[in-house]
Amino acid sequence: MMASKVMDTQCPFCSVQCKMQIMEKEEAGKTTYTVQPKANAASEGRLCIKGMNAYQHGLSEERVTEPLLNKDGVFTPVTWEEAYEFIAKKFRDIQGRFGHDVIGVYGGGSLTNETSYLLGKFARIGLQTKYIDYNGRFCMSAAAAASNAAFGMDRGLTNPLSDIRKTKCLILAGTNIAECQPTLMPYFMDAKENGAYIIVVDPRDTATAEMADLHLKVKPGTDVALASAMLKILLEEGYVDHSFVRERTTGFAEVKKHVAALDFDELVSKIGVSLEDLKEAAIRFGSAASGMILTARGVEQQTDGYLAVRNYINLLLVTGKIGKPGSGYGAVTGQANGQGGREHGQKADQLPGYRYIENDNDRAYMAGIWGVHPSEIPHKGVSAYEMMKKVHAQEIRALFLMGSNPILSNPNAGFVEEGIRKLDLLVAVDMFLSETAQLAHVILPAASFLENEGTLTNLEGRVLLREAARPVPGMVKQDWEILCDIAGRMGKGSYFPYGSAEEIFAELRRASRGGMADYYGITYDRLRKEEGIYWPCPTLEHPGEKRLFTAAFAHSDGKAKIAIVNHHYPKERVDEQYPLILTTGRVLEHYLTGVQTRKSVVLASRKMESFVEIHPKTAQRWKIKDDTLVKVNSRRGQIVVRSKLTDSIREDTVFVPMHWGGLQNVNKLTCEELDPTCKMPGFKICAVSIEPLLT
Ligand SMILES: Nc1nc2c(c(=O)[nH]1)N[C@H]1C(S)=C(S)[C@@H](COP(=O)(O)OP(=O)(O)OC[C@H]3O[C@@H](n4cnc5c(=O)[nH]c(N)nc54)[C@H](O)[C@@H]3O)O[C@H]1N2
Ligand SMILES: Nc1nc2c(c(=O)[nH]1)N[C@H]1C(S)=C(S)[C@@H](COP(=O)(O)OP(=O)(O)OC[C@H]3O[C@@H](n4cnc5c(=O)[nH]c(N)nc54)[C@H](O)[C@@H]3O)O[C@H]1N2
Ligand code: SF4
Ligand SMILES: [Mo]
Repeated sequence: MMASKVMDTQCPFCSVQCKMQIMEKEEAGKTTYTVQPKANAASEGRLCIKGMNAYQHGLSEERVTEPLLNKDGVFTPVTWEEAYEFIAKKFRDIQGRFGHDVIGVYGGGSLTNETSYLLGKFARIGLQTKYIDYNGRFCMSAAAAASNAAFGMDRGLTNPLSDIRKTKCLILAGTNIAECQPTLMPYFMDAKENGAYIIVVDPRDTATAEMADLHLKVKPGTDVALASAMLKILLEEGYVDHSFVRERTTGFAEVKKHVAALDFDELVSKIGVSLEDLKEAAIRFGSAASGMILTARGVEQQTDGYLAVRNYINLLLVTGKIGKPGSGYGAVTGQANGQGGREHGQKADQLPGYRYIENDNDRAYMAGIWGVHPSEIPHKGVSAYEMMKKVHAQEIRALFLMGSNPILSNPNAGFVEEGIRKLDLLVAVDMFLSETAQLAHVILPAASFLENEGTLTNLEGRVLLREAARPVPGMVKQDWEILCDIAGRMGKGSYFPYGSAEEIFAELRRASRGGMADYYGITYDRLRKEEGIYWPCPTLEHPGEKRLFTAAFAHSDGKAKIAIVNHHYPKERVDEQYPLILTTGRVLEHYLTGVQTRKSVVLASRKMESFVEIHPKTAQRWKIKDDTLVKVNSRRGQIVVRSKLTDSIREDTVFVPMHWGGLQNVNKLTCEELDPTCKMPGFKICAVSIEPLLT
């Protein structure tokens, strides 16, 4: 069969960034599509069901293809000129009345590096506001803060994926790779075949837990205690790598004293896992010749997520299992560009190249690149949810949204929606009328993955080039073009002179030069020839650094910090009225708030609606039958979802995925408490009650 058109592209969903080819064939007036994986280093030629069907939303009839202005409640097509004039006039007007910081900018981890970089510049130079943050706050912030504190640097995986095959022991904590990064599973199956012992820490029997040699079915929110118990066992049983600890770390003596004073009985009663199992896990890990720990949102989306990750990192540092083949840490990054998205300035306190906005040298360096005085760069703003609080308080009166659907993805979503409805101006740059875009005053149509060129950095820290595979439909524009156009109308056009994504990348390379996430040596030409390049890559000749910390950590003394970690209880507790713990997460077929995957016929038909996993004994107690509608109530709201009785979940816990809106929006239930260090919400715990919808 000869295809009439071939589109070479890269999946827009998760952080693996599998490459693929989409074949479009016209026959007798009918267009059909076939998809096949394309070999590349991370995916090794695999694609999961989401990747196979991604073209369906890209080519969907529901795409927004012209600028839409909400005129008296009706979205009305307008020219770009009219849309831009409307936005610029409103921006100028409210900034004139309330000051520059009255505008918030809210980005996302699906955006390319070029767009992420430009969005930061757009906020700080184009709009001169300090308020910018992004959905990655809900995703990567705990692990990023912990890696920065422990190692002096945050790159999701400290090792290339191929190291997984070499390791002899793996701890997978709060990560459901089988559903969330499915094409990585062969790495783990091969590791097992090569003799690795796999420990999974998860309150549910997930598809990932199925491959475990030992599954620690932890009570949600107790990972700090679990890692503390394992640390105590490692120290008591003599699994410390003393020469590594002496030469490459600081803080061990204090931690040793702290851990010695901990009480096993108390820890075990919190964790809900037997001491025997904890001992087995610790001894297996301690005695293995090499070991890796991977964490993801189960551990991190907690109000003590930062501490939990640090405590898992403690396990690696005391046993000397990092910076070697088959030994290292990994925060399994979530979104397509969850990695790059956090390196180039979308974060409230960050400048490109992982520079810090409160560091005078970093400010001066970026001022030089941007051609402004350092005093013209605003100081740090606040995190994503804190921005929503300012929206609610009408301290922020205009919001510029690019690549996120916050009324579904923020915690305490009812409050967030209430705030968003109060805005004087909401601009949503999106491919679709997402639940949030539906509340916008202006919707600007964005290019999809099929149409936009740019780089994305996968979970390994490997930078990949995704080239445009087809022209934009209708009047759609690239995200970066939209930013340049609006900046121009705000009188800042001379700072935004770009004619292509590659030109923006050229500036990003210089901006990141000498920074922690140094992309200077990476060019589009090199990316076309090589299979992606790992950062840091400081020169054009540099091959990129696959394995980090082989000789030194990134702190100025070259050492990693082992840290005392105390459990920090969330304010939210179960009680008589709300006796169950709700935890939230994902299913294989859908992606995040579902805006994209719910547009795919194949994916949507495999999972049409949300559900709540309930243990049969728990269901019996609350008179809930299988496959019936259930009200789930928390102190903040209520949702209605279908029951799914399963003994794969703990009796004290229920689980609801995050991919649906309206009555099924699980974030109507979740809490507003944030991790004090990194401002990650505690998405993985809230107290709920359940009851049948019809009694
Ligand atoms: N199919 C699919 N794949 C995706 C995504 C998607 O939406 N759909 N999203 C992408 C993104 S952005 C992200 S961030 C990643 C997320 O990837 P993951 O973090 O792997 O996914 P989650 O389902 O959020 O959570 C993982 C597991 O944490 C467990 N868990 C809950 N509470 C706790 C706890 O207290 N301790 C521990 N140890 N575990 C707990 C849950 O039971 C769940 O199985 O996936 C990426 N890939
Ligand atoms: N309860 C609960 N809540 C959670 C989580 C959880 O585990 N539990 N996980 C959190 C995590 S890890 C994440 S990452 C967030 C994600 O939360 P969101 O950011 O809200 O997730 P998406 O559904 O990816 O929304 C992306 C929007 O941007 C659009 N879009 C996609 N690509 C582009 C592009 O290139 N340009 C533009 N302009 N638009 C684009 C899509 O159409 C969609 O409307 O949710 C968080 N919320
Ligand atoms: S969702 Fe992730 S694993 Fe699946 S095809 Fe896309 S990039 Fe690959
Ligand atoms: Mo995420």
